[in-house]
Amino acid sequence: MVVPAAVVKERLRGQRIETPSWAYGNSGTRFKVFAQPGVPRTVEEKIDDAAQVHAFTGVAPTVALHIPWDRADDYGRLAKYAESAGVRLGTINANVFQDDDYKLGSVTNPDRAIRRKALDHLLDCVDIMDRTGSRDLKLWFADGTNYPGQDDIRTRQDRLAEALVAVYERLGAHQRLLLEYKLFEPAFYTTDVPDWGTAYAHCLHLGDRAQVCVDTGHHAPGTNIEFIVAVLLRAGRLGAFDFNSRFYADDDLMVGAADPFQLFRIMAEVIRGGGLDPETGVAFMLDQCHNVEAKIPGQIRSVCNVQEATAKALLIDRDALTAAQYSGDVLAAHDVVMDAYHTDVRPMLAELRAEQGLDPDPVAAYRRSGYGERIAANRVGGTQAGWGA
Ligand code: LRH
Ligand code: MN
Ligand code: MN
Repeated sequence: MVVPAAVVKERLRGQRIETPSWAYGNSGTRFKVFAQPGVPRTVEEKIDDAAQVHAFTGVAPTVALHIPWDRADDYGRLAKYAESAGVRLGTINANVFQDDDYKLGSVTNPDRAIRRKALDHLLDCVDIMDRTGSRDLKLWFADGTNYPGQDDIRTRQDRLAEALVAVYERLGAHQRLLLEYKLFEPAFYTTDVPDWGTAYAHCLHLGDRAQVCVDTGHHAPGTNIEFIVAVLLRAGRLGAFDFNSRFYADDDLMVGAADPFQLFRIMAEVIRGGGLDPETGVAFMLDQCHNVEAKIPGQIRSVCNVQEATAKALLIDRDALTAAQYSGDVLAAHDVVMDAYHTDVRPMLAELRAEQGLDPDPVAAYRRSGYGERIAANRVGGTQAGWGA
């Protein structure tokens, strides 16, 4: 049976996509950061920009912070500021990768004092969550080694486990730890959390509120990410996505730009595994940098891309698919999936937005609003994403 548009729209209405504070600041490659006019000078201005994305899409009500990129004297007050701007503070991302002390690692460093310093930062992040009302603490570790023999692989796992236990025990009853993995970079020989299996093993040891975060740019070329999604959902351990696109490595380009078909396949597995259900804990977050394109419309475009992939995945005729699968009709089963993928869902999304009192074309509406021109005129001396913030 063809999935009725009303059913698809109803599910889309419930989807939430979180944007990252760092997407709004200047960013670049290690060769050059091209400054853009009007980028935020303060965390409050990043929140203002995130509020624009929510205002035009209606589905991005939270903004993730990165600590200490997003410093505030009073995080409770910052949370109130966000609310007055029309959004809420979301995931707290810890940063134990930009201090000279972390050259040989943070929580896996051979030096006990440095491990302690890193752990203290992670615990501080939980204090911040208590003030902001955030549910999720996202941990990504740059820890690893560059040369065989540099440090003991196994001992580093023990140190990592010890730190994670300390953080997990500090969490409140409704808070979660999201453990993100990444194949390589900045370490090139070993990375202490290089893949979903390692992240999953640590999460299993910790408890139910330790969940894996899948950053779509953190895999080897050709990795079947939707398979990882299916396995983690089945195990009840898919906590979140960091969505972005990659052509080569951790490119952090707009989600759905490099490979919209992959994003569709991922969303199909999310839906199949119950990850879009109202009670689901799966958080859809963007983790992107807009190095050459405009940032706010770049985020709006990305949110729309996730919605489009979700809509297409919702259109898969599950009954027809199951029937084809059980009858061993390979081509018919594949056709069911491809029919959904090839459907142009943009008119349906435009209709949904109009029904919600939004402009059917959020990027065009943002451009017409004049917000971009206003911030370019009013904000002088914008900061770089991360380092300068
Ligand atoms: C690491 C990562 C992680 C960081 C973010 C800025 O590559 O994906 O999520 O917090 O980039
Ligand atoms: Mn990430
Ligand atoms: Mn990354």
